[in-house]
Amino acid sequence: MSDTLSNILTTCPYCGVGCGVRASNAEQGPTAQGAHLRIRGDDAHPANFGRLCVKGSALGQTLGTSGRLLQPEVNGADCDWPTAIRAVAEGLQQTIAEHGPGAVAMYLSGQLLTEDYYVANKLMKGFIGSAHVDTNSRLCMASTVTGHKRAFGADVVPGCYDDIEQASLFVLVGANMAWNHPVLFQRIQAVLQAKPDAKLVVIDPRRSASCEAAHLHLKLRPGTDVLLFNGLLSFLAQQGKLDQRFINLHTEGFADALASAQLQAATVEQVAIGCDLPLEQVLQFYRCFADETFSLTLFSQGVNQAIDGTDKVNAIINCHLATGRIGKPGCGPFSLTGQPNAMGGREVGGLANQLAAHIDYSNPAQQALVGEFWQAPNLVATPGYKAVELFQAIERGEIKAVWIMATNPLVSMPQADKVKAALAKCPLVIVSDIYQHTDTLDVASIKLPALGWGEKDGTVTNSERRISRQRALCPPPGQAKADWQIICEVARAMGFSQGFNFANAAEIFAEHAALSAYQNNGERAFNISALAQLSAEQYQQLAPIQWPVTDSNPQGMARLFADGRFFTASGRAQFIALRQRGLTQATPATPLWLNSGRLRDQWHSMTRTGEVASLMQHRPEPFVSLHPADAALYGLSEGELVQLSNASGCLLLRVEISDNQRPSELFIPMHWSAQFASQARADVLFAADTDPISGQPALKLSQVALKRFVANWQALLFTRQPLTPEQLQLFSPHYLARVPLSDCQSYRLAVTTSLAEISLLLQQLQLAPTLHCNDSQHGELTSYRAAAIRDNQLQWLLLAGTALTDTDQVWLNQQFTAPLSLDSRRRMLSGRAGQGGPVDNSALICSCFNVRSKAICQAIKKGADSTAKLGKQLQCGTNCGSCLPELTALIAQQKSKELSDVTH
Ligand SMILES: Nc1nc2c(c(=O)[nH]1)N[C@H]1C(S)=C(S)[C@@H](COP(=O)(O)OP(=O)(O)OC[C@H]3O[C@@H](n4cnc5c(=O)[nH]c(N)nc54)[C@H](O)[C@@H]3O)O[C@H]1N2
Ligand SMILES: Nc1nc2c(c(=O)[nH]1)N[C@H]1C(S)=C(S)[C@@H](COP(=O)(O)OP(=O)(O)OC[C@H]3O[C@@H](n4cnc5c(=O)[nH]c(N)nc54)[C@H](O)[C@@H]3O)O[C@H]1N2
Ligand code: SF4
Ligand SMILES: [Mo]
Repeated sequence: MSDTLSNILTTCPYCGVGCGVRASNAEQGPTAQGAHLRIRGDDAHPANFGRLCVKGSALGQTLGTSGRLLQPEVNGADCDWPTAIRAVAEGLQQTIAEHGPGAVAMYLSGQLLTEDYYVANKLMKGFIGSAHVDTNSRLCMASTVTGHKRAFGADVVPGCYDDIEQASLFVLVGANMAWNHPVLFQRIQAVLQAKPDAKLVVIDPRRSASCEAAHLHLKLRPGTDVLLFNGLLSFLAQQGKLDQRFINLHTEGFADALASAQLQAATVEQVAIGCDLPLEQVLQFYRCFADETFSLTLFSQGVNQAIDGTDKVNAIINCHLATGRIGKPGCGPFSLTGQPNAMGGREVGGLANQLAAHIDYSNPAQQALVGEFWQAPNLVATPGYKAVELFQAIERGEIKAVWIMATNPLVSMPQADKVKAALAKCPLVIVSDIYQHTDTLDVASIKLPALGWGEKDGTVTNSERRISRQRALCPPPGQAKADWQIICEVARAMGFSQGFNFANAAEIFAEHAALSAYQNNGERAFNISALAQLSAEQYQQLAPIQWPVTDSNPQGMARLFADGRFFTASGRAQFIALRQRGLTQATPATPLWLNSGRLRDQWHSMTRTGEVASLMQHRPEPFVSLHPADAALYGLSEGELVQLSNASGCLLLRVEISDNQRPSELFIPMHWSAQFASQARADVLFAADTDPISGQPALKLSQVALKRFVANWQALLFTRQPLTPEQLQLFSPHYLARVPLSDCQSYRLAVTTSLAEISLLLQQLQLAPTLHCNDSQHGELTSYRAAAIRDNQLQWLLLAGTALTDTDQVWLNQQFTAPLSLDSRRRMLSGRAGQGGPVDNSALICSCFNVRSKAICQAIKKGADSTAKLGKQLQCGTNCGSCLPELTALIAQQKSKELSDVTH
């Protein structure tokens, strides 16, 4: 919808908050494609009311054709679409002819639009006849899906975002909302400010940015959430805080669930010991929950990505059912969806254990309905392989053709090196992506260029079941096509002309809506029958709306289960009897526990956010965070390199020492790919252990060994033109991290060969220095510094040495933007700005206004003791607000420093 000619309303393509975006014409903006676009939050969108976080605010910088895949490629050669479509269709047909449809698989993504997902699922499960369709939502939301189905009989998020304003207690379990669902977190923070009694409790084994706003942080032993919530159930019963009427009228299985909870968690002491928490803290949490009716429990990957992820979900839901806190304003269990359209994927049935539209394989009569509706020649009858099994089947050679769309499994799947090896030997690997180089695309035999955000058109569903439109803002780059179009063309080329003749996304949406309504007498939760008759024009104008959308609820429904009726056979919600699983013991060979997760400014494998210079500045290099006690034990200091390893693989990362961690527990970001660092793909170190019910891998807990890494020399290299991977390999770097900056690339290298070879290396690279200097000790070269200046512009700069001294990196970057001054030329090889130069190299805190921690700390010292005052002085935190938790932390740090200065 466009409210004026120059305003297009669309939805952010990042997290499941699903913020509305308004793109309008502006004089200044990104170059190339989106040259004249200004991106702002949509004031009228009910998810964000105008707000955008740091990633959403930088969306304009991701538009354009730079780095994009613009043309199809078959076996390394560019080709036109007819050739590519024929290659895909014939490849799949041949595989089916020789090995049967079960040898074909698709691996999809919560970043596809619902329309893309719908046709992909239909093609595979109804026409090709293979059930091996799974998605990266298996790594993300699968445990929530199975938890919801066990408790409610359907995969339904009961509540809505408006519950936030009506709640007074927020319990965040395994969710760092401050960074990963920032706009919703800001809504929570606003409530905390407006209601003096409102409280935030964070349950997370590490101190995350979300803890800055928390009244209580339970830094529990990883993997003990079931015990904690079983303890809460026992406590509620003991304290007479149950809603007996709700339990009697609307649920089943309470007695068993309580008895099971009491076996391990009869007393708070038992819980405190098991979860490794102070007794007083557990009690404080339990009392808070017992006393506050308006409580929301929001959870995400610390819950889902575990071998007992489904049980964790049900442990939380049990407590809400026991108190009747569901289906009512201001309370409920609330699953925070990860990707922008993970929900849409669940709605079309894109997971391997679903058929379509909330119909799974347990009900033959309903399955037949799907076959009838689709007029499917080859309807599948039984579930297919879930993601981890799917790649194992490729590895075994059972699956011989796979089509991967909008996901980067070489980076995001557990045992990522095995996945790489499996794909390397798979006869047909088709990858649809928007960029030219991703780790997965680099192993594809057929590459298909897809439209990305700002170019594609369709719908997404956010965490609160709200369907919103994504609308095109720019023309297609090169030959890229919408994913649904590519899929339909392949289907037709395979001879399935009947089911795939869609002229546009609107027609697909209408069919999807009609399927949701087909013979649906209320037994299937997902029902958008009232949208089945939308015309193309109405689809174009569709305003955000929450499903179900039926004739009795044409405006959609914010909250479900208000009548106490659930989608189970009995109509009652189910308590699940749960026991905390025994925890694995660390082995002497791998004594440390590894956790992984997200950073504020990056999105997954960084294909989109990694090239945006301002987003790369928050945390430019891959790192491992560890407790000071472990740093002391291993003799490590901040910024050193360490090797983490286990049977699955090995990583090389920089050390960050932080008491945010529990001792013996490490945290690494999940984001780095081979495009940005040589040995930092987190998933290389995660095993393929999965939750037996959901099939979701345990991506939050692995065991590793740690070893200090000593390089012969390290270097900082800045180049105006990016170097190719082949050029970089000439350094034989053990460690390499690439950091895109606004006008140059910077590379950080650690090398084990001799520094004496450096001149030869530069020759091979055809980098001829115009300035250079070096130092030696006892005849051995200890440092080498060189640069090339042409037309008074810096072309490249290399600072290498056995001990790398401090440099003013911010200043060095700036030298690429303007002609060099005489002073700069003189100082260049020292790497230092000298007197009066901009020498703040501290961590970038506010990406919107480029404010660093040193400036912030100085302002705090001078009396700016609130985020408001800091904002006024330095502007930090005044645009998207994503850095507010970090500003709060810096203020608190300064206060405690002043306090300890006074007491000492
Ligand atoms: N900036 C940014 N935002 C994103 C994304 C992104 O890539 N970048 N991705 C989006 C997607 S797809 C998703 S799924 C969401 C994920 O959103 P979150 O779930 O918030 O993300 P994570 O950082 O992966 O993990 C959350 C927390 O779980 C904790 N945790 C680990 N083990 C346990 C445990 O045993 N118990 C408990 N209680 N906690 C544990 C971790 O320490 C971590 O702080 O974020 C979405 N938003
Ligand atoms: N260790 C560890 N591993 C994890 C996690 C973790 O917490 N820890 N989290 C897991 C979770 S929750 C998730 S969701 C996954 C995410 O992992 P992935 O899905 O692998 O991550 P992305 O980088 O978002 O991959 C999306 C790909 O699609 C491309 N793309 C973008 N838009 C389009 C489009 O419109 N069409 C097409 N065809 N391509 C497009 C992008 O360029 C990119 O290559 O990672 C999982 N892996
Ligand atoms: S919170 Fe940020 S990333 Fe998530 S949808 Fe909103 S603007 Fe996009
Ligand atoms: Mo996710």
